[in-house]
Amino acid sequence: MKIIAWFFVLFIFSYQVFCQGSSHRPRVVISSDFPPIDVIPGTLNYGAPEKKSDPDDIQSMIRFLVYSNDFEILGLIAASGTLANIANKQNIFDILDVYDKVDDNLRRHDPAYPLPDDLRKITKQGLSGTYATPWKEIIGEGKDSEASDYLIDLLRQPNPAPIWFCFWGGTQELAQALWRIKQQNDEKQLMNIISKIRIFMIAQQDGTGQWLIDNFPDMLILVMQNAYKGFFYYGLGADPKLGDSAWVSKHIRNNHGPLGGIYPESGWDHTKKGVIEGDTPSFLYVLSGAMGLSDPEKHWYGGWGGSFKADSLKKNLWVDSDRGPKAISEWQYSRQNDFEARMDRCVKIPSRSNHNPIAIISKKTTKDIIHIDANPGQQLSLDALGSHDPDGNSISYSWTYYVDASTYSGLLNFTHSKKSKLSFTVPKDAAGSIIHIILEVKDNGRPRLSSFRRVVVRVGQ
Ligand SMILES: [Ca+2]
Ligand SMILES: [Ca+2]
Repeated sequence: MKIIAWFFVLFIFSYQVFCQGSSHRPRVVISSDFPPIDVIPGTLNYGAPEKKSDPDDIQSMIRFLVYSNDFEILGLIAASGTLANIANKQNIFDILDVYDKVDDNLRRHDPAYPLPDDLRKITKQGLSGTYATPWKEIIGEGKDSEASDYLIDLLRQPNPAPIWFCFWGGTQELAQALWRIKQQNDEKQLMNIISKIRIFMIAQQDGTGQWLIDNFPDMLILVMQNAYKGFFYYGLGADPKLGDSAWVSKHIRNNHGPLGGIYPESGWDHTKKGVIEGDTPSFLYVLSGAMGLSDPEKHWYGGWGGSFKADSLKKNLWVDSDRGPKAISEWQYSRQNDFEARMDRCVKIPSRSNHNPIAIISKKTTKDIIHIDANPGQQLSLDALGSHDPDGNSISYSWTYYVDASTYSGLLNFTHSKKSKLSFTVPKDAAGSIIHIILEVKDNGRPRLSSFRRVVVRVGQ
């Protein structure tokens, strides 16, 4: 009897832990102009229109799938793509079949990796013929699709937690869903729905992007128009050696299982071989929050998915920050190493692969950003004591004054920035400003992996 009771308590406890874990994972919908996995790059002068496209979405999807344990994935949408301008969810099913060959091994590293069948169930087909098309031709009666119907049901669920929509192609399916919901004239429900939508568009790939911006001024929309080029192996500020053809062959395509094996060699331009994942910032932006590096609700903070500034005219529209592609490329080392380690998980057992260290500040083990109030001239101490590595690697520390998110414009020199403890004096002329400090804890495994924490200091007058 006692044993049964204890078992029950244990069950409830583990169930709660599980539920807490899953509820903290960010909720995402990925919408992609996803091509066939045997896609032919656009610059090659052969191939049927339904085979010709930009292969970069496949690169991004492979990366997304090896991070799928870090998200609560609510939908995978096949939007219009290829030169034939068709939406075909079979293309996504095809890559899920390849994921199906590696997911068992991924779950040895983390049981949160989703089952392929669970991803198949939420894979929905959008509307064909929408790519680069004006909104008037693709929103309205007769423009519903399996995907837009699915999004209506999803958005009507009472859960108020944010849903991040990562658009790797056009935005028609969400626009149509909102058009349909608006038809019902239930203003309160519409307001509730708008308040939980978070949109990250990689450029505006059909006319509905602008329609969303114009018709829903309260809805959060991030448009990354150009900065995503910082993800290209040859992008501004990038080190080509961390993403060129040789890097991809060694760390992704060869000896990393069937999923890495189909990583396309190039994007649209077949002569530029390497990482061209222009759509990837959309989900790394959300991931940066879960990692402890950033806060996706603070769009200017910066992180693996870049940084934004408020548009001067529209209320809740955010555009590329003035740093452009550098806001993406500056993180190339840590994120490429991280991807490399994730691909190792497809084929290696946990004891033979590297895992990220755990970064702890002031004994706080959550990944929440640490907010501190301080006065000018005050001495501040931050301690990363307790940070460790689950593989037993040794770790090193690096404390950085992150100028780009700070409003203090002076210099801030950290004398012991490589030690676990950081002490510094808040500058006297920093009154009224905000200072961002990033801790990077790096292990000495292969590849070298990092974990981040951020401290935001609000300086009083
Ligand atoms: Ca795309
Ligand atoms: Ca490690």
